[in-house]
Amino acid sequence: MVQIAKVRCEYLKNPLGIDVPHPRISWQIQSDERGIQQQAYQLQVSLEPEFGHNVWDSGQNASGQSVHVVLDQIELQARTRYYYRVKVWTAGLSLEGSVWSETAYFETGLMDYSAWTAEWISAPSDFAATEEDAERIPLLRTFVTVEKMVKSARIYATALGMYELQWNGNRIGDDYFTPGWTSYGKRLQYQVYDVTDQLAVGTHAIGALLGNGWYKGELGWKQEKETYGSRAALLFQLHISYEDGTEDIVVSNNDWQAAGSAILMSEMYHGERYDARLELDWHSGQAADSIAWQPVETIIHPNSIITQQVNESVRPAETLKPIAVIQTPEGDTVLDFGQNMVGWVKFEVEGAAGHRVELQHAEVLDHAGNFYMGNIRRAEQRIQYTLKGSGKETFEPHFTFQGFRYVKLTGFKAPINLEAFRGIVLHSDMERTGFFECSDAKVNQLHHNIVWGQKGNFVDVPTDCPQRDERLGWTGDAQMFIRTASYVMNVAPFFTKWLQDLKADQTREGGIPFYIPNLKPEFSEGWGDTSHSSAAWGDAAVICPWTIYEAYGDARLLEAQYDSMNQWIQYIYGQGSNPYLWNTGFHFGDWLGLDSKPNSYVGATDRDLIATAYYAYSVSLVAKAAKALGKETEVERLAAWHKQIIAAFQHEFLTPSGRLSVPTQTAQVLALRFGLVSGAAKERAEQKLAELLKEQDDHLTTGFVGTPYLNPVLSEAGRNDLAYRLLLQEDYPSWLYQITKGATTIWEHWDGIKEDGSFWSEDMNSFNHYAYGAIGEWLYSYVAGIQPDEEEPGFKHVKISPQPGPGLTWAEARLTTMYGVVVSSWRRKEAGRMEIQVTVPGNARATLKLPEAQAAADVLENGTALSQTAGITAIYDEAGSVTLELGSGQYHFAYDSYL
Ligand code: RAM
Repeated sequence: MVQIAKVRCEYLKNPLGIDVPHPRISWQIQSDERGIQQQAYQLQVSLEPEFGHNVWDSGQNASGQSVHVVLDQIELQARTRYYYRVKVWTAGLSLEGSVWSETAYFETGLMDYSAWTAEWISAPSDFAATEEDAERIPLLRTFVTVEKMVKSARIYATALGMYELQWNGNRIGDDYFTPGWTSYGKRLQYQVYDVTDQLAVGTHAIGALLGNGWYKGELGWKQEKETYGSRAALLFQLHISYEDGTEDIVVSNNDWQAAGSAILMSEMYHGERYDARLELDWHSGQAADSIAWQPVETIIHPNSIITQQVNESVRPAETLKPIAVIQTPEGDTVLDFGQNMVGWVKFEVEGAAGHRVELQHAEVLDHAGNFYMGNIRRAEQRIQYTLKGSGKETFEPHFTFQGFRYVKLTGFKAPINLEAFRGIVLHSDMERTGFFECSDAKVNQLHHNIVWGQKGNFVDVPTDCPQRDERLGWTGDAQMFIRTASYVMNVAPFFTKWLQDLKADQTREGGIPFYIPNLKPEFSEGWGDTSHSSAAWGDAAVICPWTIYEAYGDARLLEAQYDSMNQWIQYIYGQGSNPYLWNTGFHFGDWLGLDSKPNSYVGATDRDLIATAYYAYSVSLVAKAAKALGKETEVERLAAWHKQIIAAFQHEFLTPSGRLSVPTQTAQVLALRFGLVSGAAKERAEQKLAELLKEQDDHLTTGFVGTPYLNPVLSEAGRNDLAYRLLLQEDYPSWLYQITKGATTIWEHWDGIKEDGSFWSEDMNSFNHYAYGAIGEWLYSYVAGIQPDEEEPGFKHVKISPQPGPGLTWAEARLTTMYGVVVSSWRRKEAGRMEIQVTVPGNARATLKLPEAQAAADVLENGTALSQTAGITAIYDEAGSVTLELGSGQYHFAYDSYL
């Protein structure tokens, strides 16, 4: 049986607000049979779910494409829902093909900014004039009266700042921190809500809380405010279609009113102050108001920057229960959620009106077991709630989030009831795609920590950390982790959005700011005269789109970023006196490397070596992008350019007899990973790396730049044994050292908590920083051995080459790709037997290298000889290596390992 599953538009299930003129449709093909390849498809698009009058019918289209099929035959209308379905033909199917897929839909948004007829409205300028109200969050409202039956209704809205919409007192939707963080001067997203069910005949109250958010709240470690603007404002449009065919639009304008809400303060870093006694009964009608409402003011803001939201919103993703309540030696009452998490605490409390409770959030307890806020720096992470005194009261904050495992409680009645507290985990609502498990519990915990580092730092933008007064979209961290991230979750929409901001914030010369979205230029003081374009950070401009292309086959994104990628390498070209070496400017270097000088953050590897190595790498990737996009003449130009950089690199950093002049682990790793040395020099670098590791008793000294590639380079050099040794080390410094210290997320520093239990420092010591989590890439792509193929990206062709190593007896990875689920697992059985299980999704194929297999004749698949096995299309049997070409299906191989 062939079945079609997961029909998606622009990666999303039934999205609203699609504004691209030609959205892309993808589907997966599932079957119990092996070797399923699509030979043709039929795609129908209709304005009705019954597919009565189709706006498009592809007919039977003889094409194998099932991912990113562009709907380029329809002229889409704004604010319209399009239903679509697909059927396919595969070999062996009858003339009618498969059954139709389930019906999916996408709905267009306003499509053109001129469709915004609403006005920007803001609380009056003298709002919050008194000192106690200085940080108060305004509530704006209007009433709408519905007199006839409504067929459909949509809200289109955005804000300067953050907004939360309410309908008769209830929150609309479950999107948080909307409109999302973009380069607000240049791009502002809007959201769409289907409120058809809410619009019964009668009068309704619509409200909007307007928070500060990234737009005007505190941002960055210099306590800067109003980074993008000083006034929070709302733009709102409600389109109502009635059963009788008529339409109405309700817009934000100066008919709206404003009043102070019960939120007295709400800041991303600092938390929220809420006085429930100030809650208004604002939605039961004007008459019920006890305080005077003021008219709003309208302001002018360019609508031309308003754009579709392409990524998934931040949403509550899961709920954690506290595992314990602790009395610390200093006498604090502290909840332990058992997991360093990002989001907030939802709690219930009962007491007298005016009584105040407080929650403060921290990541770790100190050595003595006391509540520790040192590393959170100036971020207060504090929630204060004043009770209204009406029985059980429930609270959760609005425009703030906290990074924490421990919560200090003040003002709560003893004994603490754990049931009254829940940790609400918030992050961009991406699909989880990757699962990894192996025979070592600590490695499994490491994988768990990588996943949680991603959850906590993928809150609308990829951040370095989610807790201290920073939480910025550091480009270097993002590029180091993106490959791992693309295994763990579907990050294509997330990075599509972020890369648009990167492009928007790229300097005129092609430079890339340290963090995206960028903050204002004055903020950069202290980094020298520039706040952009560090090697390995700015290269995010090239590495990120390329990675998304490889992992999801997204050629449209690659094309959209292509100029930006080129501008970045052009920028580097223009930097020094020798255009093929990069030896000028400020660079973070091998950030936090352990071979740094005392009291320095910068590892020992020369910064110009790192800069030139990354330069070469980026040019090579732009060449690959040019090839993928069919820009043939570009390919030659870029290939020649790449050669010259390699020559310049070797001239500068390779001694005449062929050793790298920089004797650090990171230098060897970069030269090997980026193909900057070959032949004897390559062997020497491999040996040197092994020697340098040996000097440290098989421990790493690498920082942000060297670490992500360390294990892949060792595996490629045939030193899987050493890679496994590094992975499984438990003493400092190593990945598992943190696990032995109780880590539940990845640390910023190898020695965030030292062996004696003291902290590395207060000043920059995040316990939730994903950079070193980049080892995840190696777990998926070498240990389990699942790799994409750039020639057939998106895992259309999967390279599967599991690499068992000493210390593990089995490992398994499961990855949901655009084609469906890929599985690779290996297991050592008694007496040297090896078992390999592999799943290849429909309409994809795989090349499988069987590890430690001597000859194809020794290998059985489900008890059958390979030559008799369905789904295997070729067998390459060389001495000591067996490679198979597989069609889709599930396979189970067994043989005697030659080890
Ligand atoms: C710090 C963070 C971040 C890093 C920069 C250079 O603020 O550690 O991760 O990218 O420095």
